[in-house]
Amino acid sequence: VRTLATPVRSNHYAKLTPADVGEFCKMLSGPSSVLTTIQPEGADPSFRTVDPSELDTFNHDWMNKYHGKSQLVLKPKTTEEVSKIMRYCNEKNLAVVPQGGNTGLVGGGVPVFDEVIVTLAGLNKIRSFDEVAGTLVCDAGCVLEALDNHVAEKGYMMPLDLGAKGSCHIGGNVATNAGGLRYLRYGSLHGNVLGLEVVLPDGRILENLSTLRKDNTGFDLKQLFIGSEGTIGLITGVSIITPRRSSAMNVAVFALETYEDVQKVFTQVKTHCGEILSAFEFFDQESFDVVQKHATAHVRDPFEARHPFYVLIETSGSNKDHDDEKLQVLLEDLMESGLISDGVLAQDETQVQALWSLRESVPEAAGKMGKVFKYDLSMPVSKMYDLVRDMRKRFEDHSIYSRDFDQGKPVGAVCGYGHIGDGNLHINIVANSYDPEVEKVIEPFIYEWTSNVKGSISAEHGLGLMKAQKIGYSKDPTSIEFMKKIKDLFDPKKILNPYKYIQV
Ligand code: FAD
Ligand code: 2HG
Ligand code: ZN
Repeated sequence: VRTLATPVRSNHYAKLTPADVGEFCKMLSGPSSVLTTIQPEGADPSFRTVDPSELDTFNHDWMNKYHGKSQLVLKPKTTEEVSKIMRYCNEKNLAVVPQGGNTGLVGGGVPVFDEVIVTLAGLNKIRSFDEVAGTLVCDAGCVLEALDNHVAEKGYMMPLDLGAKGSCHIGGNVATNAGGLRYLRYGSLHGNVLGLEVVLPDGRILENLSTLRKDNTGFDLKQLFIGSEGTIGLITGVSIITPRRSSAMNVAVFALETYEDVQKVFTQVKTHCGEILSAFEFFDQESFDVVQKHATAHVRDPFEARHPFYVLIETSGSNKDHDDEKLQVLLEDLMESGLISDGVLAQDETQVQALWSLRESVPEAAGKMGKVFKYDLSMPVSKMYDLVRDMRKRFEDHSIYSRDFDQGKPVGAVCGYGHIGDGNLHINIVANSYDPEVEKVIEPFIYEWTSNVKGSISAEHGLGLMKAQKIGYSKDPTSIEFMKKIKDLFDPKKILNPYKYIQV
């Protein structure tokens, strides 16, 4: 069942021909660089087309919610190859979808119809690392976790971390301006990215792989590509500042009875450990239950009883004794004031991972349980949980919700969790299918609610296909008008990632 009012394929775009595919075969090195169901014209006799099912992983997204029908996946290995592809597609009016690790959650990285998929996975080399400044320059297709492992050997860490780190690319992270679990401490990619190399829609290369921290010469063009979701250029290289890896890390999870207490604990934690705090996450009991029942790897419940709310705090510093002492004082204070009902503190690296997995496993476990309607919102922390409650109440009023799909109801869980430290709420509504009737109960209610509290309908996942027509809930008409001008400036033929991002 399609959840979205699917757009109509625009005749503005050419249909791929065997001659086009033949040209791509000529411009890319090696037969494995072209994956297609179309027999290319003039190709080497050894060339083999593939079964459509071999393109499935590129045509479907991580949630299996968005499905395209592309017949061609191109796997360039160099920036020059990307440039040749784009020059050709621009000339021929062929629509293109840039794809990184395909872990995006808004349908931005998969085709809507027959767009050519350009995966950046073949551009996966580390170009340089400056061990004094901590600046890393790498290809856009490098996997985030691989980069983190690489810089860890030199005592550094990537300034971002997310549950999808094992698959997502740094280029995809930049294209979505991914937030994640280290945002509270290290901030946005708008601050951490120092330079980008970008192939523009007409094939020109914008070479801006600077490693300078400070550079006030003209407009800072790279900022436009951060969060542009593949609509104005293909990012092929990234220069990024990496912070020093902390030698002392502590992780604790607290159980709490009310959302008011979550907020009070947040204030207390900042008071006691503000300068070493590196994450402050929360998840509610429904999220916790979903993880306990559905996470692939068993995630042990460290508490004796279930509680309505949980917070995870992480501290990173350079002096273990000092940090331990601070945490001890915090714990005593929280226990004494009765703000927390229970708490566990990781004693070693294994326990650090185990506690983190209570939080990080929510998206994966929800996906195992059913089809997930995901919302990713920014708003004042004080308002966040009202929305989760209002959403649950709405499902109850429509009589379509019961925990674990009891009584055959179509909605089985409403999980509220997220990055409290960044004012970012995630709501995962687990349904038994992507049923448009369920979606109607959620939307536009959820967007209007968020807009009314002056929040953002996308804190970190982006607009993609899911929210292509929704930007008006968070941006004024003048801003949207100028965004469209920027799109036209870079991509006058509108060949990059059509039907997505800003379609109002
Ligand atoms: P893709 O999914 O392949 O693409 C995403 C978008 O970027 C698409 O529009 C695509 O066209 C474009 N794109 C990709 N690569 C390029 C490129 N080189 N040049 C131009 N455009 C490109 N996000 C967060 O912000 N915070 C989180 O904590 C977080 N956690 C997640 C946890 C899980 C389990 C999952 C599955 C996703 C999570 N995400 C999170 C979503 C997040 O957007 C992605 O994980 C990640 O940033 C996307 O990278 P990717 O390489 O997979 O990009
Ligand atoms: C997270 O914080 C990610 O875990 C994913 O941003 C959230 O799946 C989601 O809705
Ligand atoms: Zn998140």
